[in-house]
Formats: sequence, C-alpha cells, structure tokens
Amino acid sequence: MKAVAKAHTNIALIKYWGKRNDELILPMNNSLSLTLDHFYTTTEVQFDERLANDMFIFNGEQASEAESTKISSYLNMVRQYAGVKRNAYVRSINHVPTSAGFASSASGFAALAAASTKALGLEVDKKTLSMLARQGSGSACRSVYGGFVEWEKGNSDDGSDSYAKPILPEAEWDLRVLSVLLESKAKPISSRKGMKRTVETSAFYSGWLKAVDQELAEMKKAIHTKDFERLGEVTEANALKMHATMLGSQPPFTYWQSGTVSVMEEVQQLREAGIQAYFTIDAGPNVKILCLPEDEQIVRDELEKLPAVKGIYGCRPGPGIEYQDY
Ligand code: 2P0
Repeated sequence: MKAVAKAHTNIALIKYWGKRNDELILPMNNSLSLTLDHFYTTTEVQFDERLANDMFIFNGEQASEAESTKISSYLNMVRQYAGVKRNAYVRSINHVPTSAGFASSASGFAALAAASTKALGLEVDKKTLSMLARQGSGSACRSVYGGFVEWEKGNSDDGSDSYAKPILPEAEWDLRVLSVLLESKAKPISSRKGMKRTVETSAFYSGWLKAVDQELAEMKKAIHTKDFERLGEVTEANALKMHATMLGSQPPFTYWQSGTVSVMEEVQQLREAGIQAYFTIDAGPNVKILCLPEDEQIVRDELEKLPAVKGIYGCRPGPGIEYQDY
C-alpha cells in the first residue's frame, strides 16, 4: 500500500490556455511540451486504514490547510476510481523553486497520480495515468512522458479522449532551456483564474483558437525534422499570442513585468548577433529561453548582465514518470 514516484516539470511550446470543462480539466486546444530534467517532484504515498484523515507533508513540513484540501480532493478522485476508502499519508519533495514562480503543479500532480495508483496496486497504463494526472492539473498530463509530448484535447464530454502522447523521446534531440528567474513582484492572478477570464471575456480568444492548430502542425514538423529555427519561431509566436489574449480580457491583465520585457529584448539582440535563441513565457513573469547546446554559455553570459536577472537554471530534455524503491 506504499509507492514512490518521481515526475519532472514540462515547458509548453504550444500552450494550453483555456478550459471547456473546469471540473474534468478539459482544454479548448491541443498543447505540446518538452519535459525538463532539472525540476522535479518526488512523492511517496502510503494508504493506511488506521489513518483518520489524509496527511500531507510538503518539503518536510506539514502542508497548509489549502494545500491539504487540494491533495485530499485529488485523492478522493483516485479512491473513487479504485473503489477504496482508506486515507493516505503523502510525503512530497519538490525540487522546483516554487516561491520563485516556477510552476510545480505539473510535476506535483503527475507524481501524485503515479504514486497513489501504484500504492493502491492498480495496473494503469500511461494513457490512463495521463488522464488521472490531468484531473489534478492540466499540464500534469504531459509530464507522464519524457521529451516532446502532445496533449490531445479530445472531443468527448467525459474526458476519456483527453490525454498526452509522446512525440519524440528525450534522448533524441539535445536542446537547452534556460529558466530565467527574475526579480519579481507577487503574481497578480493564478493561471487557473487567468485562463478562465480569458475564455469568458477576451476579444482575442477566438484568434488564439484559430491559429493554434496550424502552429501545432508546424511545431510537430519542426520536431520531426529537427529544425531548431522553426521550432523556436513557432514557440515564440505561440507564447506571444497567448499573452495577447490576456490584454484583450475584461478586466485586462498581464503577467509581464519590466524584467520580462528586458529578457525578451536581450533574446532579440542575441538573434540579431546570429545566435539562435528563442523565448517562451508561462503564466508568470519569468522567461524560458530555448537554445542549442553550443550557444548555452554565451546566452547565459549575456543574460547575467541584465540587472533584473536573479538566477538562471539550465535544463535539458528530461524523462517521464519514474517509480522508485523506498
Ligand atoms: C501550459 N500553463 O501549457 C500553460 C501555459 C500556463 C501557461 O498549464 O488549471 O497549472 O491546473 O489545469 O496546468 C498552467 O496551468 O492549470 C499551464 P490547471 P495549470 O503549460
């Protein structure tokens, strides 16, 4: 009744932005990501009939009420799926600088889905695991696999066709993603709230949906032909479109801060100097930069000169779910 699983975060190159069903977490569009080696979550789950409640220890400390409630309601879904009632002891260690605004829900829910189902002795295939992870946090469904991964939105009402599929394993293409940590103020709005407001009110949301299928097709072609320039161009264009939808929302909002823009400008200057570097930005101020291994050092050196840059974490393509001994 005990299991340990490790899952890595992923960075979306074609973003997931908007739900058609909030409860089942069904997206409006397909998305495509790269799993990263540097950031991960390790989670141990033990079901025990003697426990009166679920217990959640996060980074060695008792989790907050809000975090515990979130984990318990997720475990309720897994318990219902498995037809069991017993409570669980969950211990999770996050190797993601969450306070710095790097997302951890993807690795967190992927690890929890894997450890909880294994602890219950369920034989779940990766497709089922991806669907279960999705119900914790949408982007978590992509962290089941390593390398390049596509989340197919599906068309059903029950979510049975909304899960991730591997596109290219991590060992097949050596790219670098530099996660740039900025001196930043508190995040104004969660991604969950941000995407909801965008879907409901943005004048530009229809434009986002109209463009995304074509961008996805170009992205997959770039991956299969290992065309880095094309991959970078599409990644950047897709991220900018996602952020544009927020400016068209009511009330309008943005995750960008002055440091965000300074990094974007630096990436443009690097390209003008002949270095292939491209940025992407999620629902926060930090910027991720894609580059080739041979350019990693120069990109780092230039970024470190910017006053807003507080840290740079170098990532490579990373693996999917791994189970561990305990
Ligand atoms: C993504 N993001 O594709 C997009 C791009 C942020 C910007 O997935 O509500 O934490 O739990 O499904 O997965 C962040 O949203 O949202 C996210 P929920 P999630 O990576």
